[in-house]
Amino acid sequence: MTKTVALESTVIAHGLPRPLNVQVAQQLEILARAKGCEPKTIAIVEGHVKVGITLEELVQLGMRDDVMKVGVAEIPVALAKRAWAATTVSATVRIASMCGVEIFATGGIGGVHSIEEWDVSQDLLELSRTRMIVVCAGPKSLLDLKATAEMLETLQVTVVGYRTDRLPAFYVREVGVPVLRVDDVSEIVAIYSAKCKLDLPGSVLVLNPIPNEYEIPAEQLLEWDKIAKEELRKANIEGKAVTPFLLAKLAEISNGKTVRSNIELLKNNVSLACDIANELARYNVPS
Ligand code: PSU
Ligand code: MN
Repeated sequence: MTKTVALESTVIAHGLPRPLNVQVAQQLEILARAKGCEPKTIAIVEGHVKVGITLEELVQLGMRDDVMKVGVAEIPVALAKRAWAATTVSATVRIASMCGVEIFATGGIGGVHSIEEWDVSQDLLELSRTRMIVVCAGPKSLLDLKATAEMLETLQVTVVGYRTDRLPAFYVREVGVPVLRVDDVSEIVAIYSAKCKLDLPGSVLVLNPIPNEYEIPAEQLLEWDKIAKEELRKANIEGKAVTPFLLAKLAEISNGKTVRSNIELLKNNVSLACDIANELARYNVPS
């Protein structure tokens, strides 16, 4: 029984500062192996889709300046250009699914930005199309969280909160938006299996709150977010560069606090994804 867990590469190439990004990516793979799973970090190397990259490729991906950020829509462009590219949640889900992988751990998903800067991530559409168990710490706090939750519902994505009945939002353990709660991994596997049996398209999105000790107080974050967004406006940045810019700004303003929290929630998500993978392997063994 396969116990592969997919990992994404945008967080490495565009989400965390160098050279920490490469170290974190390695740590996540080590953590998955220690839990008896096979991690596959997904990326595009010189126009080739890789499901599992070597250490050398990982270092390049983390250190080069010419790494594209690709969602599903841009995968063909990266291939045609023979480019290096980091895959977002949408691209990682699609590629992993093509290769028969069923579980994917990430940090945060994209979502719906505030109405003034109208921008809806491809991640949401992909989650509604492709069957996968996706473990994340919620949508980025910079998004319109209520709109993101509503959009997930509209798109028929199965969303569950792991040991929470409120939406976690990345650095924050919960915000006011209600979600359906699950309390153990066997429940998640049962939900996924039911989805498969009914042949319903789309993912089961597992929202795993950041560990208590690494949570950033909501008021503090709001303040930092405001400053980062103001800087974004001044810098005149648009499109795909928005998230990487804001994450880097938050890291700067918070004196590295957001980076530490980001790393810890990633580890927490990989750990839960492995527990789910192991449970799924047990579930699938004919008795
Ligand atoms: N949230 C983070 N860090 C990230 C991302 C999201 O806190 O690095 C990445 C993920 O790869 C996600 C992508 O899929 O950003 C969404 O980008 P966009 O909003 O441009 O679709
Ligand atoms: Mn976008």
